[in-house]
Amino acid sequence: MPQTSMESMVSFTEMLRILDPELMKIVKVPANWFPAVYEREDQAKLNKHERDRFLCAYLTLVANGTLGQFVKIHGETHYQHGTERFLPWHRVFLLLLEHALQTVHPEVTIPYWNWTKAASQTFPAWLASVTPTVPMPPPMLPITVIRSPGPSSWLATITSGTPAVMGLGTFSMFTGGLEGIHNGVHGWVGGTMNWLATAPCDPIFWMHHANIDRLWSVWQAAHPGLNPNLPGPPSSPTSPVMDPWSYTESNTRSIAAMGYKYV
Ligand SMILES: [Cu+2]
Repeated sequence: MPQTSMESMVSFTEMLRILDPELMKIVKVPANWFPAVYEREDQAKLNKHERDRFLCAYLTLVANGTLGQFVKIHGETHYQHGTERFLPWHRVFLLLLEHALQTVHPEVTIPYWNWTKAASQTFPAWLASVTPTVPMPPPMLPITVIRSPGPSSWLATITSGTPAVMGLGTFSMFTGGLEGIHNGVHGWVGGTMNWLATAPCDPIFWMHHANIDRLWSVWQAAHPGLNPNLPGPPSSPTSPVMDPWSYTESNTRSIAAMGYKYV
């Protein structure tokens, strides 16, 4: 998958999955057409084989230029930070990276880094030596991953507000609080992770965001019907279209419908 455009990350099956429900009454697919829901696991629980398989897939996407495409998109303005697009946009971003990983190893999923648990309030040791140099689409220069994680006590402080955020009763307050904690964790890892333009180069980015996405899914289950308020025009901070893709906010409300779950 060399130097592909972002649209080529979307499969035809996936385009059917996000078809308008009204049209889906006309456009038929066989029973069990969509692949079964797969599991995203705690990175701390992966065995050696699962770790190696993830890293093999990840480093393959680094080498063939695919990861660089994702990094470039994240550095562009799609109003994906500081707005109610933050959670749905990154949900799509992770799904597409996961599908790209699965073109290398079909069994791979994105693990989550559960920094709410004291035992995980440290940089995961199995990733400490994984500091790839990521080729970027020309004329951008390659990016070499660096980090400067702080003490565990700082990470514990940064993430200590999570239970209170999980108790917030409006989507607006919830997403604002969760994004704030998310920003703190980016800063705690430091280096490549501290910059919008470079953060997705670091494999911990994806596991950090999977944890954010997991927390959102938990909050969603406790707050049915509370969704992002995105009534605006395309390419605006309140657009429901998760550009540069065709997914809309309503396509992101159910992780089960998107084909995955957290275990
Ligand atoms: Cu981001």
